[in-house]
Amino acid sequence: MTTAEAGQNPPGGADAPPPEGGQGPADEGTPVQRHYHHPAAGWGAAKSVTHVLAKERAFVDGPRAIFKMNHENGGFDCPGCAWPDDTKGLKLDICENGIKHVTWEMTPKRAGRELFARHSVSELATWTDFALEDTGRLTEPMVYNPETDHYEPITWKAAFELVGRELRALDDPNEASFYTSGRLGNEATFLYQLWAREFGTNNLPDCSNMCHEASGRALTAALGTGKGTADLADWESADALFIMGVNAASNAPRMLTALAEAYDRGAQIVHVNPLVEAAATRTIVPHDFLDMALFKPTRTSTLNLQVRAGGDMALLRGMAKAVLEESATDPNALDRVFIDRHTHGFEEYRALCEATPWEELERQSGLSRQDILKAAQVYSRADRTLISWCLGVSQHEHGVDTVREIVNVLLLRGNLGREGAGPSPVRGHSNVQGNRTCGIDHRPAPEFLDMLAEACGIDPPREHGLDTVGTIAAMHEGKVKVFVGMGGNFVMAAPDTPYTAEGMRKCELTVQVSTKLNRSHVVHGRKALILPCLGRTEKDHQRRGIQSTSVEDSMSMVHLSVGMKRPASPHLLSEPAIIAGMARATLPDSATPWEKYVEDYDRIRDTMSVALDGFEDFNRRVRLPLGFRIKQPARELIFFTPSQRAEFSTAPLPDVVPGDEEVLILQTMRSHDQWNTTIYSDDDRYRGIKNLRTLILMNAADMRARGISPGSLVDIAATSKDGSIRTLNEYRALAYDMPRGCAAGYMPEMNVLIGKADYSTQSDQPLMKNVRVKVTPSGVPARPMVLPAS
Ligand SMILES: Nc1nc2c(c(=O)[nH]1)N[C@H]1C(S)=C(S)[C@@H](COP(=O)(O)OP(=O)(O)OC[C@H]3O[C@@H](n4cnc5c(=O)[nH]c(N)nc54)[C@H](O)[C@@H]3O)O[C@H]1N2
Ligand SMILES: Nc1nc2c(c(=O)[nH]1)N[C@H]1C(S)=C(S)[C@@H](COP(=O)(O)OP(=O)(O)OC[C@H]3O[C@@H](n4cnc5c(=O)[nH]c(N)nc54)[C@H](O)[C@@H]3O)O[C@H]1N2
Ligand SMILES: [Mo]
Repeated sequence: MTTAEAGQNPPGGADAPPPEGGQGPADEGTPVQRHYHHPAAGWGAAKSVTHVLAKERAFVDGPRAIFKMNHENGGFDCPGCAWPDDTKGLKLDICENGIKHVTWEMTPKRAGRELFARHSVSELATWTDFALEDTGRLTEPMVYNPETDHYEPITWKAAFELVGRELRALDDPNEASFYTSGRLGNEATFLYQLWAREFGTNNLPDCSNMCHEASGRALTAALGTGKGTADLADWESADALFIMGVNAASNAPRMLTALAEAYDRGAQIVHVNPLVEAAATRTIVPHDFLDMALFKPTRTSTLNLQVRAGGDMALLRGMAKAVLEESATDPNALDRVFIDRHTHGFEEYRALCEATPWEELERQSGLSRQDILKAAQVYSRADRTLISWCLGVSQHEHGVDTVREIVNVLLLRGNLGREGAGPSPVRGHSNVQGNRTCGIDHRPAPEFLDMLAEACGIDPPREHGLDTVGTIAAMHEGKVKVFVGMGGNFVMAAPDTPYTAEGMRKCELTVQVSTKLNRSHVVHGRKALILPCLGRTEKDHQRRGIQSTSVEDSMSMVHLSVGMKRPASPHLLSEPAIIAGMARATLPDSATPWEKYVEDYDRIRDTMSVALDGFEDFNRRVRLPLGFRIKQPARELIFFTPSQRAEFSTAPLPDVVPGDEEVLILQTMRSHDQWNTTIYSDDDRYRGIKNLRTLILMNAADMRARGISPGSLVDIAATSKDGSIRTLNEYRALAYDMPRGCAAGYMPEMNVLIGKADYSTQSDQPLMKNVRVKVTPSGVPARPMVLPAS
């Protein structure tokens, strides 16, 4: 058992973290759990923003930047989540977490050469992740010196040459892997994949391999598109909204506006989640200052269904079964015209639903038949239904099947290709969707490669490349020797932290293009580079003037983003410039005009307009006041599927009930005060938690059954698919309202529990919402904490 004990060590260093210390700020005070009764957003959010602005001393620049954010062309796109901007020209649809995100990038602190001279890499590796990022913005390129164990300054030219030399020395281009975190703008994305493919590999893992790979695969199989078909206007006209497996108040806060408006117009809003999250109660719409002043909350939910972990598919199938039963007496229960004209496989699906007994649907969903019927009733009474989802649906073994079941349910009543209806995944990073559109795909379609070859005069490789899980395994086998990270924090974001860290350390060269210092810089290959880049808020000055980049939101809208701040350091380069520099050094004879592209991003867009489907006339359309929407054939009921119709799927219902009574299904999620691996504080306001990240939330009865008292310390042991066991010790157990058999805690701390074998066979996504754990009292006394009165 190589990794059994590994969970207790920080991935980069030797010293165990202090008990109760997570990856956030070290000990900020007594841990507290309270019941949270306030509406989401509103003054709580305003206070939290003030706190962050004060911490970052950003009072002057912060507000000015925020008023420039998400505006019609002229501002920069919020580097936070991928929720779309309001198309009615709303000028202040901003949110607490977007503001935190922007100020984090605009910090006055700097991680310059002095920092690296003062602290060896081994020493930095013992710091918390919070402390690493808290050193501020990176200022110049740095190279690792193994003799001194320090990062030392290097010129850009020498850095690019090092990358080029190492890549050219490989026996096979597939010995390099090119990771993307979903913040990269479209133009840089296009250059990045062009570099990888011209070099000769499709090894393009990205963060989407960990979030919506399942959604993309399911929607492609069902509808011939990897994306949702609904846009914000549809959110504004739906009669019924199903919100599944997303913590919107923290992770897509601007959805609160849409939910509050939906409630006000009388729409039904059903939240499906083991936890009743803040967005499933009440909100004060963030931009509605009058409501804020009057403290007037709006409800954001009409029904909450607390499914068991992974129980969504059974709920959906139950809804379908109910609608089909209803159709025996009610001719309007199904949209027969739509089914006959636009779908394929209905009869098989009907037979499957009819054959599934209610008892099984109840057991697998964790809901009573009455509750499932309530959901079905909301669905059949609505003319227009939209179903939205995020990681609670996708990060499971059967994520693909569940997303297909979402489509099945929508098809029954023709909820596709018309106003107010359709599937609508909530994407993660601000441009994760644009990354895929612009070519970050380890399994590129032949048609995509044909167009790329034609437009760019290259001969791209045709065989599939490595994704995130595949890259980690290949690093271990010595098959991937060079790793390039375009943003992100691969070591902390990926599962099985010690295993991933070991893989990174085996590389010949690791290159991190980043704005801030993180774990992936201190856990590195034999040779290592840190290449600091401009952030999205910053002015990008190139030879032919100030440049803009474009991004695509969750709902396929593409618009320009223009930075307005002075760069954090005069030595920073833009992401397109860094990519072009590395590409030229790798491919000295390349006919691709790398240097010309960097002078003027319009030239990149000109090439993209012929290389990418849907980007015709890119330069003109992206400058329209609200940008443009990428054409969405499925929305027009044109389906690029084998039958040229929307495909029903007939996957068997998975068994999600852990056979063993002692086993809980643990989900790893975000707190309110973090952005993926970036942790702002140890608080999780909407869940009523302060000063604590090393926790596990459990059902009170499950705690009693294990002799665990609230607030006490427990040990957590996870059993992987391959039988290996990983542990985390001395975590605090807190009682929380959720179904029995479920548990919850925070990523990235809990990534040590997710084994290398624990990924879905359907999507290759790590099972981040489905970790089989046993929890036992640790026998160590806990220091006192404040608990809610029972
Ligand atoms: N402020 C902030 N915003 C973010 C991010 C951030 O870290 N901070 N991250 C961004 C990224 S990259 C992404 S992908 C998104 C992630 O957005 P979310 O999907 O909201 O992310 P999580 O915090 O993982 O929350 C998962 C939610 O799914 C629920 N859940 C867990 N298991 C199940 C299940 O089996 N069924 C159902 N129905 N629900 C379940 C959990 O209770 C929780 O509410 O947010 C993006 N936005
Ligand atoms: N257990 C568990 N693990 C998870 C998840 C989970 O739910 N549970 N969720 C998964 C998901 S959905 C995702 S998307 C991944 C996230 O994985 P990543 O995208 O790899 O991680 P982030 O934490 O978003 O990356 C933060 C770093 O990005 C860099 N950065 C910030 N802005 C910029 C910029 O403008 N340019 C560049 N070049 N760099 C920048 C900074 O250096 C910062 O330290 O994590 C995954 N991991
Ligand atoms: Mo994500």
